[in-house]
Amino acid sequence: MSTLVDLYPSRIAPSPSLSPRRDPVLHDPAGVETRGPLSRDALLEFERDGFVVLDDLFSPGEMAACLDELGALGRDEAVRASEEAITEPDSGALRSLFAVHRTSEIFADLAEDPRLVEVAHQVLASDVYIHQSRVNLKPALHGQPFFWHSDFETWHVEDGMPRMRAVSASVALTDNTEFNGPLMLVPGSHHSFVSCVGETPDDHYRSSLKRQEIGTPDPESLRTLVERGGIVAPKAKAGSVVLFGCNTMHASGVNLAPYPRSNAFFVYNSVENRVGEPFGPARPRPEFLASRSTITPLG
Ligand code: 6CS
Ligand code: FE
Repeated sequence: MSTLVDLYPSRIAPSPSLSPRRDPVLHDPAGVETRGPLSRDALLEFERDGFVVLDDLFSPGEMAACLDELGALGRDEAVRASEEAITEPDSGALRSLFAVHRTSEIFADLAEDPRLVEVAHQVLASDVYIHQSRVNLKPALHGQPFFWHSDFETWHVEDGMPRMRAVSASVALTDNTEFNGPLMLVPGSHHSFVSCVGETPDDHYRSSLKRQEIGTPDPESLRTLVERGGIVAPKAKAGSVVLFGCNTMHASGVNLAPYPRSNAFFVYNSVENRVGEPFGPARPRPEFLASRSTITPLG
């Protein structure tokens, strides 16, 4: 267990609680005037809502190349048998593939693309590295939900991420529509931390990445957050990016459309916020879920 002061205790107390965030959302003390790809309005929106949609950041041709690569990875038996491959709870179809920035040159290029890295620099105001990468495939008709959660809650408890100084980019490889289980977010939820209830089982990731229960908010806290901010499900066209903070409450539903919904997901963490000992379980999760030894500042 971590010896650092735990600013965000979770899965410890017998009852859940909602407390104010103790870190800034935008980290540059110079404020929103800093140069970078995000406009002042976009930065303020991110600060207020905990996310912002960046339309058409990538071209259809670039996304088609990524989808081809995803198809090839999905057909590769060795990839499907690897630890990085997470299957759907019932059908066994490929649900997520982690650490794609390590196993695929195309996805490494996407993760390191200045259009994403410079945005991360702007929000986090420091050098950044990839904490986690994955592609989520959400297969046609049967792709299963991701229940409500704050990513930071898991990264803090299970990986030892000390502070809220990471940002995620969900790159839409296919269109995200109201029918195919798009990302749903609670605007403003990133200003509060939901301390969750329950003990983390050993090797929790083996089940949580298929269907998460521990580390999800209690209904009352979730209702409070939604009463304050509502729920939005941005329709992100292929090539668009949903940039969201590490503590923004989010979820996604089942994909009932007859075609897959595929997104690439990259988490940029500040080099000043590297993971240490987990605040929860004794054993840190594997490197493919949380970079701890391979830290390469980008850009
Ligand atoms: O366990 C994790 O690290 C993660 N799980 C979810 C459902 N979202 C973010 C992250 O990939
Ligand atoms: Fe998540």
